[in-house]
Amino acid sequence: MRKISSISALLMLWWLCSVFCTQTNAFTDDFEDNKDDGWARVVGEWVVKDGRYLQVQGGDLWQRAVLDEINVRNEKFHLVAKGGLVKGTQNNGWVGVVFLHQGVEEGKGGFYSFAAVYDGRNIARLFKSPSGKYPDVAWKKDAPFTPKPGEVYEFVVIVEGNVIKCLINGKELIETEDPEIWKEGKVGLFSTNAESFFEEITVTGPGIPEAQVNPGGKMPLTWARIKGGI
Ligand SMILES: [Ca+2]
Repeated sequence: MRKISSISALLMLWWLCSVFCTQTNAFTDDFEDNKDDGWARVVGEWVVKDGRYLQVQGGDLWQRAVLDEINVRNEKFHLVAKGGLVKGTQNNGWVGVVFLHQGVEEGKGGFYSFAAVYDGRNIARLFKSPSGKYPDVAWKKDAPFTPKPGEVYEFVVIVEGNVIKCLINGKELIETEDPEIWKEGKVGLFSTNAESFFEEITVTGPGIPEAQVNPGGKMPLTWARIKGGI
């Protein structure tokens, strides 16, 4: 009798979890296959070379490349990217990540960005651009940070509900709220006025369905189920 009760309890637990638990997955691209399958180049010229994703155009457009087949939701996600400004190129650039990017049409799509600013202001900047065009910035938050060309930085953005946290190399630089945060969008890489490089990107969150693992066997990307949440 007790055994049957235990089985019933386990079945009930399984049913509750299937209803209420949202699976958390992680997605990583380290560019080691020297391909950018699965990426949409929204603005600018992007090239994969020697295990890195390079933004090679320079100029003052807001260059973005986003993971085309992944949508994150603001309820919870965690974005990590490693990259920086190519040493010896322009020294007035911005390099970082985009998130909750709306749409991937050429040159369009509002987005949030967190970036290191290399133009002597010694800041890292979080901003929201409703249409994706400069200078339509809805708001911005700055934190002290002195980036150096050629250095590799780990950019981290953590979103939970309407709270946004931004870190570089493990140090929290910005925590803020956007009551009008967008509910979902894409994540990716950002730079302007710069030739930038990115070595790796990982996004973790319940908005990333396991069904997207290796679609068609073409995406050269690594998926892993994360146990225990973010
Ligand atoms: Ca790499």
